[in-house]
Amino acid sequence: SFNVFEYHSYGAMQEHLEMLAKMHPDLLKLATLGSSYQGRRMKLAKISLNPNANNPIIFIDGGIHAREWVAPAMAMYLIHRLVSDPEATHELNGVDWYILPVVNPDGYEFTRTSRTNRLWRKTRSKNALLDCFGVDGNRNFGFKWAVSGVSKNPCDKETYAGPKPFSEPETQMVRNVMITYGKRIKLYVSLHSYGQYLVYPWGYTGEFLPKEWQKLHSLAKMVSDAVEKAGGQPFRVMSAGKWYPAAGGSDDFAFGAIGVPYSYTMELTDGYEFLFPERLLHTVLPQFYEGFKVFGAQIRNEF
Ligand code: 0X9
Ligand code: ZN
Repeated sequence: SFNVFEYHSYGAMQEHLEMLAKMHPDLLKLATLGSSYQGRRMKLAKISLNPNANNPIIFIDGGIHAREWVAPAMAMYLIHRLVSDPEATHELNGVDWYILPVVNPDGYEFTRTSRTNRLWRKTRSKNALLDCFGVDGNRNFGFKWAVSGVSKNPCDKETYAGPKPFSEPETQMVRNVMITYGKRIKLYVSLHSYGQYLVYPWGYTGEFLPKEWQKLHSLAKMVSDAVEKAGGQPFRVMSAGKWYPAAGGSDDFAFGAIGVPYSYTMELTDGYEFLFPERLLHTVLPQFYEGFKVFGAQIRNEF
């Protein structure tokens, strides 16, 4: 059976989602979004007490960066709590939670296949001209694409923005979810690691902030306080671009192109870089969950 405090293969996560959907058919529905570059099926977990109510949506994704294993683990833990914890009806009241646990399944599986691939970040698409692989999914979104913090070199292992915006099927699928549900999405959170940062737009520049920055900042502080109260480390809260400017991120696209009022990138854990130990998942994931309760309460009360 599936232990939520362990790291799993993409296949095991997909199987577990199918089983949860069978166990809780009126709470959890899986919507197929399409296939990754290498043909892995990608499914959006839609958790709702009343799918016909047109509730505000919280959209969460994880694992756009292959090596950041704690992000899919957090997304799976969120789904697990929301569907099987009886007290989670509170979190689900008046809010629908849409969760895509692994945006980059090809990259994720690549990091699992050998120790030498463990720190792969990008997708696994093959460049048309050069014998190089992968695009940084979080530089590939079509808002202020490639204006800062990117490499134009397809062989760059970290921040290659791609040949054009949304060149990758995986980022297209995230875009499609955002376009499909549009203004119903009131909160977007992209799960990453590491460094214990909770950052908001703009990511493409540190020169200025959106006019709504104080709302973004104060909600992030409330989330951080809740995590700290649960025994976790507080988050460093600031605009992404003030941390370091990088364009083409999913957070800027949600905020700037779709108009999602609350948009964040959450960098989970600190102290282990990309190799957060499996044996510590059981301590941090429940702490982070307390932060997501605060996100849920804000969206329910404000919208
Ligand atoms: O550089 C990134 O994509 C994120 N950090 S990571 O170490 N997980 O790679 C930060 C993204 C913040 N958002 C934007 N710059 N738009
Ligand atoms: Zn990342």
